[in-house]
Amino acid sequence: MLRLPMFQRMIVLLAACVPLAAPPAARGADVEVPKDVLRKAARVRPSPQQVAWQELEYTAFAHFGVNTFTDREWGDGKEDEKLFNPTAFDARQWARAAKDAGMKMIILTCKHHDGFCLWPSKYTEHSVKNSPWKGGRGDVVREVSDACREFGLKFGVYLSPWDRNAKSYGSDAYNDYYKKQLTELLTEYGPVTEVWWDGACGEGPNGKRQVYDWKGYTETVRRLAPKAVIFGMGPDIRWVGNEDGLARESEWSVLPEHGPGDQTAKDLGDKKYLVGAKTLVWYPAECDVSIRPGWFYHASQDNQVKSLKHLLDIYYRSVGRNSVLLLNVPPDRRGLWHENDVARLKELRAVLDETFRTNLAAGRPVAADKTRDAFSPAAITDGKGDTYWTTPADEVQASFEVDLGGPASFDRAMLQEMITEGQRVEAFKLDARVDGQWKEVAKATTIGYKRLLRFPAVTADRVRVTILDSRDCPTIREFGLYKASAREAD
Ligand code: FUL
Repeated sequence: MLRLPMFQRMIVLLAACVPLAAPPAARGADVEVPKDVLRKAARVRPSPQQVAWQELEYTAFAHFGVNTFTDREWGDGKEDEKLFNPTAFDARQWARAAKDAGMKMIILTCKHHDGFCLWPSKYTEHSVKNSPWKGGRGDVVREVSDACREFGLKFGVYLSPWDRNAKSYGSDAYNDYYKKQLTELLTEYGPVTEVWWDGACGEGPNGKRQVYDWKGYTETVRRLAPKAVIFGMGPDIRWVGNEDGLARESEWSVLPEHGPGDQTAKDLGDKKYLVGAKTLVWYPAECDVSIRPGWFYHASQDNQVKSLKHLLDIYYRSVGRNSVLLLNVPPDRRGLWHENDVARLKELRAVLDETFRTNLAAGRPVAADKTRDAFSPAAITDGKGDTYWTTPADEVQASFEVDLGGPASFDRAMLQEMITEGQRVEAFKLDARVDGQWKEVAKATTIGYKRLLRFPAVTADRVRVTILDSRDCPTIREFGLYKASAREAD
């Protein structure tokens, strides 16, 4: 089974098809970034859609299609439509499991690289309409989007640009075909929250490669679904750079402006690339990973569902590092999320709920050494998403102290910046007063939308967060302290 990480494949495949913008010139790691450049970066703000997307935090991917029935990861486009025949398809079962797991959206592989469409597209015969499932009258996209709405989840579409079945692939006609399919998905299935585009671009059935019209595709999405965000080869959300679900220690959402594919330059978030960049943009990271080794279902992997410990680590290193987690749960040949996967999702939810149920800092008094007028530090523990604390102009180092009202034990902390104001904090530390003595318990770099910290348990009656460095006045939205569930290993 061919399983090259997307990043490597993109390098191999994109080289031939997508004109990449010239990468920023490499500069030494010790480069000094002028203050005005950092200030400019701190003032780049997300669009309302990007904020809404970031707040989803934890989302699901569902890889389903002919590969589910051929036991492959990439189909060749020659599969007989009759292969697609789930025996007990139930999109509501997926949606219920996703909802119970705390996931906020399902992104469906409406078409993968094999070109088989999970909806009866007017523009191809290679779809569910020629499968025996429901006598050729089935529509997976319809059922999944309806189930998402019923369970209060958002719905997203993955429409693979690479199509190994379409005869027109490798010509301008394919770009029209792709836009027509996008149009079907964006106009006939209710609101779409995310459009997912990878950069895969291999050979089509004629041995030709396609020059994708990313600009035209993007315009189509903007016109038909102005509230949707576009991942990957689009302008709204960046691929984090691996398929392990892990963000970096410093995950910046502000980057130099990029062309399609630049998101593979995973270091672009490093501040040295800000120097000389003409335009800076908000381009936050999404972490995709599968709950099993493969993206598609393989019975042979039923006992290789990622462990609770592994998934917790992914959660802390994605949601807890200024990113959105996109966890793939592949439906099986019945058309159901497998029992083992559902059980693991439940376990993960139960542990996260247990850990984050009680915020020891909630409602506790806060004092700051510097405060700008109405932006009281009380905002940090008020549990409200629309209030924040900030400092007077040009004060980029400051601290706040929370009185816990008596000794309390904790080993997890949560911080949030008010990202509607931009992303600013470069470094911070957390100290705790243990038996009257201040002690450093954690130190980290970026915060962004959300930062989760894990450290050995301490019992303290006060905690202090010191912003050591910030690109502009820090804006802190919320702070939390928790004691991890005993079911978390460390
Ligand atoms: C990649 C695809 O090639 C894989 O099959 C999978 O869909 C992954 C999420 O994206 O580009």
